[in-house]
Amino acid sequence: MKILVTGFAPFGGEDINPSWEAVKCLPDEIDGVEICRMEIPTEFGTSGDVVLDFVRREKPCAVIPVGEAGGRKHITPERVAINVDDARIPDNSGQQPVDRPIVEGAREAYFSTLPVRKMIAAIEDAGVPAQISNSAGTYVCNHVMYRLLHEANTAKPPFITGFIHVPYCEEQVTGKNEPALPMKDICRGLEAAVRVVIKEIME
Ligand code: PCA
Repeated sequence: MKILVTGFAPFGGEDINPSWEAVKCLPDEIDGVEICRMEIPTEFGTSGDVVLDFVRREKPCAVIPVGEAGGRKHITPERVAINVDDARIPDNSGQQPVDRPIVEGAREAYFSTLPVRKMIAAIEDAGVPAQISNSAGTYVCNHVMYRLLHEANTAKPPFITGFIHVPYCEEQVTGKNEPALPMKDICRGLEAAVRVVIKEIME
């Protein structure tokens, strides 16, 4: 059995993206389940394409994409993805869609199929602040979450998926008045959430 956990490339003028830094910290295996890791481009289109290529080829039991949500204080499992790309800033390839459906004619929204409440409890038990989020935004993170949930809706074999946003890490906010967590806390919180997902797929 395997699962896929992805992190994003830095964007918006940052040098690092704590989502990929945290994904890199994960062990290779948890409870006999292989943890596959992938850094994906912060670009509309290609981000979803590379993840779906992997899913169709490798058939993981779960996919956990992780992204940065600057300004948040908690690790936030996302509840819902919506069918719209609407970018406040251009992505890393210069695209800046406005009010564009992600999948023309498909559902307006999908709920996460990850065990969000259990993930929050596990992150908190690891001593890291966690909270549910009711909006993954309308930028590249929501794009990837929506495309995965749309695929999962018909995929055989089935897989569970959703999204986790993490705050800035402390290195990113020196001299700025922005909330952040130490990188080691983001890593510990993410690992706790991944362990819960693995427990869920083993049941
Ligand atoms: N965060 C952005 C895209 C990449 C990332 O790490 C977002 O929240 O959409």
